[in-house]
Amino acid sequence: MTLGIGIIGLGVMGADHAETLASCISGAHIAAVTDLDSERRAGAAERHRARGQATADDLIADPTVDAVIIASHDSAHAAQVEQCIRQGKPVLCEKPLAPSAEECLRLRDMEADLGLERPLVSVGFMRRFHEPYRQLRETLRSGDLGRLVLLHEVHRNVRAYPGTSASSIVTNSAIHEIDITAWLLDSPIVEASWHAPRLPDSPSDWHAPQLIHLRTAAGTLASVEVSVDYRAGYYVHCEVVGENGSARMAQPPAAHLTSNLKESTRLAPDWRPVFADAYRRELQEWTDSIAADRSTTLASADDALDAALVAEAVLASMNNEGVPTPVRRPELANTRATKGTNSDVK
Ligand code: ISE
Repeated sequence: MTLGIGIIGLGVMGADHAETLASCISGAHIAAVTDLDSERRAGAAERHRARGQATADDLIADPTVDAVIIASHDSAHAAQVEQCIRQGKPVLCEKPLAPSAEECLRLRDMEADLGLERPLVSVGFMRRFHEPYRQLRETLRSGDLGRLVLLHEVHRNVRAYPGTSASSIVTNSAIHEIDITAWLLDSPIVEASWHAPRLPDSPSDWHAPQLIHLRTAAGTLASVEVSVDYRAGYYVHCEVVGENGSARMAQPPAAHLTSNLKESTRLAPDWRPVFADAYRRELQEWTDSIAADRSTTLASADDALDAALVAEAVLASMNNEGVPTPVRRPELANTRATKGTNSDVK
């Protein structure tokens, strides 16, 4: 009997997870789906021969649902994760776990108070499963670069999503760099500062691109460029500079076009084709770990809380003239794992 998965939210990511589950994840099937849009819900239920549940709570309570994927709007994540914890159902929540660190702390403590041997909550920081990042992390761990001094990170989206704001660019987009920086360096981020160009008559109030500086406990400085309306094409880049050399992550293979005396490669329209394999690996590892009743290498509620705390320091700097701002961590009485201690990604 394969694992019954329930999917909450059938927008861009929920629909993508459904297709990945249906087409290339072994040992799991889609048992139920739900979405606020009844037509979208009915269409997905029919397409995947799954039960269409009217609400998230109905889906979580569905006895044929063994585990839940949350791909609803960020603002709905916390309540739905809480319901999964109450029902004792493993849940993979798309990032961010919740828009605020306070909500992440509450969920983290709620799960920790259950005293379970293995966490119920996983969070969709899928870049940890992206082969180029994994190779970069192995290179950093080899010691070949010597002490790591700088990271240059670029994250350019082609177009903004509805409701984009200067702060959601941090909590919804740059949150990936916040997580992957500490994961790559095996060192928590302790200080953040926020910057942006100040061109006259800037076309947007998102301050795009934003420039975020993250300093880790080991002293390494990461520079993160993030934007949501970079029309030229979706692009994510990371280069690490050490005292003995540097390493930059490989770009996904792309066809070289030659025409009209020009040579070019095609950029992706959004993140899905770039990270398709990472999402597949993440989903397979998540379902395998549940079926085998073992711990998983996916990001945890602790990791999501840490990323949210760093994001809050970035936002505090944004609202305070870009002043470098320390990351304030509460007494983490229940911390199970510190950043970067996850066993290697498969
Ligand atoms: C989106 O939610 C993602 O997770 C993508 O990976 C990221 O590139 C994009 O900026 C986010 O809005």
